[in-house]
Amino acid sequence: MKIDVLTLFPAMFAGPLDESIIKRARESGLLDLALHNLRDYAHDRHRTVDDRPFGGGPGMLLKPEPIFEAVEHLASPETRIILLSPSGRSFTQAIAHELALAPRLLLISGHYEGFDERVRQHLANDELSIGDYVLTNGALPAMVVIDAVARLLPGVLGHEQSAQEESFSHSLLEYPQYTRPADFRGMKVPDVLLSGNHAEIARWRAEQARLRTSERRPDLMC
Ligand code: JCQ
Repeated sequence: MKIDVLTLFPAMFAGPLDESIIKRARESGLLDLALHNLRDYAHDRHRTVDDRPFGGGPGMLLKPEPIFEAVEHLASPETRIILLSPSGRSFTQAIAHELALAPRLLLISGHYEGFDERVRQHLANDELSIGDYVLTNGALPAMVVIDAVARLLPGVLGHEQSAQEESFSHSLLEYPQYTRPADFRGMKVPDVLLSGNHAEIARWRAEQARLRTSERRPDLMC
């Protein structure tokens, strides 16, 4: 998969995407990630990318021209063009699966008070939010989307895959898990997990997952 990112802060992406599984995905060619500085598409000597909103009001907006020209330069007809902002629809595991099927993504990281509405209406295919809080810019949301999508690409994960996939695919939170020692400073692993009774263990885990989900995330339960 090819992912292009359009951002005012390309340096923010160094680090998170140069470690561990994403690093390996990039090195192996499963993920081709390219960062682009929106300022490179500005028109003037000062590399201006923002301006004041018509009609007044606080803050600045991202000007349409640099974004349109960057997209025209970077996107092909098969590219999904996605804005990251708090006004987007909520990013979910289901959307991550859907995006993982696309050959190319172009993620556009928002900033300031927002995008000129024409970017939304005439350029983007989608607008995603990673949650109901406000960040200083869309770089972290873009990295969240990249990470969630990249790990779903065939070959990126080994057998780590299915286990962690189960939590949201079955729409329940994961059951409690333990490893050795069976008694750590008096904190004991539940007896059932040491019993060797696999049917009973499966029943306990299913019950724990249901209890935990109804306690913490009742919204996930039908
Ligand atoms: C994304 N949840 C929060 C901040 C404006 C118009 O674009 C903007 C983008 C941001 C950064 O994104 C977030 C966000 N999902 O804050 C302001």
